[in-house]
Amino acid sequence: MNIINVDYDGLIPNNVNLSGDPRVKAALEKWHPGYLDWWNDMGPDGFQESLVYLRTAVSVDPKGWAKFDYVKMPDYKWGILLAPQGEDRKIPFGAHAGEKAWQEVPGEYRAMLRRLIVIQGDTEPASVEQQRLLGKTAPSLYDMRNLFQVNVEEGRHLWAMVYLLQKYFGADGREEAEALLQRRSGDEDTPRMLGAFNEETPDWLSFFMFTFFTDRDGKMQLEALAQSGFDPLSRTTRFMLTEEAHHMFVGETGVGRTIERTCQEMQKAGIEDPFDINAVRKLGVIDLPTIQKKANLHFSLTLDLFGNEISTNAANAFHAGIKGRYREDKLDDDHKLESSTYPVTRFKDGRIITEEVPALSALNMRLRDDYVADCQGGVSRWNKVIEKYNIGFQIKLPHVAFHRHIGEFSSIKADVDGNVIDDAKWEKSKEEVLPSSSDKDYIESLMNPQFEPGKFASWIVPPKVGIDNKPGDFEYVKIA
Ligand code: BYC
Repeated sequence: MNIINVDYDGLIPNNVNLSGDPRVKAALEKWHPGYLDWWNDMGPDGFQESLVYLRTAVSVDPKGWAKFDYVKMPDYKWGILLAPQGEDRKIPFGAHAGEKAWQEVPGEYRAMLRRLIVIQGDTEPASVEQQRLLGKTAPSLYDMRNLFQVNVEEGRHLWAMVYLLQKYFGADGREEAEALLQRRSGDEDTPRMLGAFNEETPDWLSFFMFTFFTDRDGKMQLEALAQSGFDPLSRTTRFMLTEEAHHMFVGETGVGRTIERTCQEMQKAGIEDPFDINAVRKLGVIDLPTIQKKANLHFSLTLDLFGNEISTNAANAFHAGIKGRYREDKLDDDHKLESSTYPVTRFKDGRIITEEVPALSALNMRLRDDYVADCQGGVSRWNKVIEKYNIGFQIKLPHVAFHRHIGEFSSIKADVDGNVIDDAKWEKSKEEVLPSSSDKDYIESLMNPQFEPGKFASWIVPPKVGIDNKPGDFEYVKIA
């Protein structure tokens, strides 16, 4: 079996020699129809028969793994793709650091591993559910294609987690795999597991913010799982990360293109004050303060996905060698963290302070810090666009205490600068820092579909280059 190239002969494309593993093959084949039912019910609404110019993985070689072609989404080659097994890989951190990486589930950590895999798996279909109506208001065929690419790959990421559950966790793994198809984003009775995945993605600016901020949590969490001493999890997540990069590209360039259109139109109309919202909105673009509010919302919702700043779960997972730090293999320390500390931002005695705590219990905070730094890079690139037009405005990440529902700051209200405020002040100022219903109505009024090849909605500029170097008027989706 060639691990680099994908075997497309059977029902389920894979590079894990599925045909030599009849038990798992049968379990996956049994799960497959339920998956397709879920996709047909909850995947992109109204475009299942359309031909979409999608990339499909044909190999797991980082150079040139993708092949582009027109595909109907239900016929997409969802499959099981693992990065190649490293020769003689060792567990990189925790109590077992330096021991041989596990090829089977270590019994004592079974429950912990299963929980992490289920949580990861749950987010993937959730995002498809959240985005299912967006195709109908796509600002261009280029953007529509990118949405569908993200969607099919999130579907594949669900396959990736389901493979691990079915191969390594027996009957309870199969039950969890079924349950992943039963929960629904935003459902009162059977919601998805993590908060942000039950929120709505009502418009395209939200979609771009989600792929910038929330997919980036995906990147950080997958990076941490890619360090795992459980080798199949490490290999699976490593390949997922190569797909994830495009999702964040869609988010960063989507917001960047929205900002650029706003700045262009302001310049053309001679509007210098970015806070003259009425004047800017008359131009049919999204004013910068509203873009800031959307960023505030999606950033704060995503910070909740890192869990509690101080977490025994995270400490246990690290100690066990199951979930590492961002780029653990590039860090220069003992990789055990038993005697070091880490600064954590906390709410104590009515104030926000920074306190050194044992590094093992601060791993969620540390990953979140790495995440915030990664976000800042993208935000700075957005600000370069605004600077180019000489407009006096900068997008800023709000303080980590702003609008939180999980962790140290979930019991307080803080403004975007991290000042603790009372409920009355919060209620009064909320609409200045988070999208109000009139902001939502305005954005919704702009969400007119643009389905003509090469044409773009009023509020967004075209991309600099096409997907797969296609020309500007390429028909990325042939709508059925
Ligand atoms: N909502 O000890 P704590 C992605 C629960 S995104 C609801 O702080 P821990 C993607 C927690 O479960 C990446 N509940 O938690 C992006 C625990 O409950 P139990 C997804 C929450 O474990 C875009 C309790 O609070 N992957 O891939 O240290 C599109 C105590 O919490 C939340 C992962 O997250 C919340 N936000 O950290 C598509 C990786 N936060 O079990 C895809 C796997 C915490 O005591 N997951 N709780 O009842 C993990 O590593 C961890 O579970 C978490 C939480 C980081 C999520």
